[in-house]
Amino acid sequence: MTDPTFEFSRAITRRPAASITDGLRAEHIGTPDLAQMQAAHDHYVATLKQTCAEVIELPPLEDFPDAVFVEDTTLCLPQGAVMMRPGAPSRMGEVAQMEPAIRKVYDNVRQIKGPGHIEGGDILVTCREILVGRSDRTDAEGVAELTAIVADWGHSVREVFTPPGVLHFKTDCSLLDGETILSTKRLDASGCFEGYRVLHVADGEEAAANSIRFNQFVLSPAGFPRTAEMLRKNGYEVVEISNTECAKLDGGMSCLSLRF
Ligand code: CIR
Repeated sequence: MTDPTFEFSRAITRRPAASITDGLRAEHIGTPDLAQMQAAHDHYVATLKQTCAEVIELPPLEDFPDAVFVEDTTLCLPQGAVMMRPGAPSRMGEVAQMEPAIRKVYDNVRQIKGPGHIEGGDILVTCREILVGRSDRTDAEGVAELTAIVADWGHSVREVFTPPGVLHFKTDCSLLDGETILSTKRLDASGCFEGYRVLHVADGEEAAANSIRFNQFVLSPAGFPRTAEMLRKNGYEVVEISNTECAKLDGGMSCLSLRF
């Protein structure tokens, strides 16, 4: 199942560094293993490439333990890219590290200058609007600055809210096609997806909500069989990718790439 308005020809990823052991996490549920994370990352990149998209693979950044989660640094839109301003102080420097790669592929690059903060993980772009979830990482000033920055590109931004205790808005949802959103029940209950078709992840499988639709595939974290089956029944071609190591750092499928 594909939507012609949501075809991706490129993605940017960054290989995990040995310093991932120092990555941010809400609670300690184990130390991530680099070799296992790299193996899952290889599977992830290979799946993106299988769709014939070009994948720009950036080298590891030892000084930035969370730099493998590239999504938070940049918002990629058809008209141009917007460099973010992460709310996590240890992640601020990742933006400058990403910018040269973005400038190679985009002529029009804009920047969130602050004082507010906004991270890509809180932004869901649908075919009709840009939803931004306020969270511990994204504040009202960041949303307001993004709203002004993308207005002349014809995008409208709607501020919504990330559930308490959830890292990012897209920790709990993903776009499956122009009109269909995969969501946890707790996020959908906020009413933010009114007017969209919403598919719920299975109870107890909330972590499966952080999936991505990339061309003909939906990349989902492995280990959530009822949600994978529900997606397949709805016509999606699901590729299950191990997420055990990234999950120890509150990361998932969307965080690992920029897609455009
Ligand atoms: C962080 O706390 O910033 C990282 N350990 C995880 C970032 C996950 N990114 C995302 O969901 N977009």
